[in-house]
Amino acid sequence: QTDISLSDLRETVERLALNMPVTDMHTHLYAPEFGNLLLWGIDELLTYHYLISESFRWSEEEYSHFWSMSKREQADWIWKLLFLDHSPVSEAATGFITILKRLGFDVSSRNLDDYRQALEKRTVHEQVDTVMQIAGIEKIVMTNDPFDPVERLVWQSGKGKTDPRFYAALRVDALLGDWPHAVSELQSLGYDVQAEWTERTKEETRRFLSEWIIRMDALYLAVSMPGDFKYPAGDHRSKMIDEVMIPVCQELNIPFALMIGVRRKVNPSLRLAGDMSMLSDVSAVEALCRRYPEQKFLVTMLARENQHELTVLARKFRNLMIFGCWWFLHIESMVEEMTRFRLELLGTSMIPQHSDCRVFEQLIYKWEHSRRIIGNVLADKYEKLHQSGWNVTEEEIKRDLNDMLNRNFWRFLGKEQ
Ligand code: RAT
Ligand code: ZN
Repeated sequence: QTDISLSDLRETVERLALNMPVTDMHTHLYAPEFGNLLLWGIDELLTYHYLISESFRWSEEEYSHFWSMSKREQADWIWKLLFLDHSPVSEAATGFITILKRLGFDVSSRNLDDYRQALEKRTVHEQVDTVMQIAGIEKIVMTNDPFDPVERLVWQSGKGKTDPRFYAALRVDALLGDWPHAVSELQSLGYDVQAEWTERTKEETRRFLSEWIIRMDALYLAVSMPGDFKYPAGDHRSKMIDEVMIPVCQELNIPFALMIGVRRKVNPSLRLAGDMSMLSDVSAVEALCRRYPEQKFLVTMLARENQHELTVLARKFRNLMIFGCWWFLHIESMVEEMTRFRLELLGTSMIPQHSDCRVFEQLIYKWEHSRRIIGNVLADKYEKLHQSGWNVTEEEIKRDLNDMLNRNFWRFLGKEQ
């Protein structure tokens, strides 16, 4: 293998970063078998909750009026406010333009109906294949909730695990964050639980988790938490983690993913778009990693202010894998900042990004934008090495990118392919 010259280095890294097949380890996408749960197309893209909250900044419209409109009307409203009346420079708005461009549309025409009509001719299967090919995505991890009646039926009918490109993750927010609701859901599913924390309740909740992990072949157990999550605390959350979740994860040998730092519904009128970020306590993760050295934890946090400390913590615990630039951090400036100090503190032993896509075509922009940044930050480091006489080969660049975009995740799971 010949050395890459300094002048070719950046271009080579960028090309490889843009083309490396990716495992997207946290999304809200579904396989086609899940029917209407899989969102795609122009109107879904424009009514993405990230764009809804941006639109309201330009409008005096009643929230209730917006929610009473059809999806198509909502999309037209957002298109006018964020794309025609103002320039689409925010990350989510620019992302929509990136999608149009990569799908081969004439972006300069600004003719929404043309784009709609072109996509309406496609089948969902065609679109899934096309988008995965354009975005270079090989494997997608879904977010799966057995308390969702529509989703539950798909799993119960045995169709949930047919497309080998899609993997499940069992999401358990209600068990930790809304126990009364979880109790009634569990009871209606036939589990003998009660609000009181009895031995029988613990046993039955463990049975629920095990049965669903097995049914879904879930890669990990996942939860989002508010920033005031404390551990250990002697509260419901600590008990649920210690007596139910960790034992099940250990028995079935899967990681526990914690996404910490969300404050739900600060503006309930915005519905899904009304959530906020909040500062978190990194020492809760520290306590978990220390107490359970055999348990793997996948962790991301929502506040920018927590990122450096969390990255340092990953130096201390090999059972901690930090991942992604989550939600409000999934903007170019933050991805750049975080990727840079994560590389500087951990080398390539982290998962720099996940997409969090809710609408299928978003894979295109979320990954294109991030791949470029990851490639560029990596190129800076290789250039520095090159100046000292350490020349990375193309094979080594591919290895490093493959670690970050694929293998670190699978290796951490103990399921390297
Ligand atoms: O990023 C998002 O779309 C959020 O609404 C959340 O779903 C968040 O990613 C989560 O998984 O809780
Ligand atoms: Zn998410």
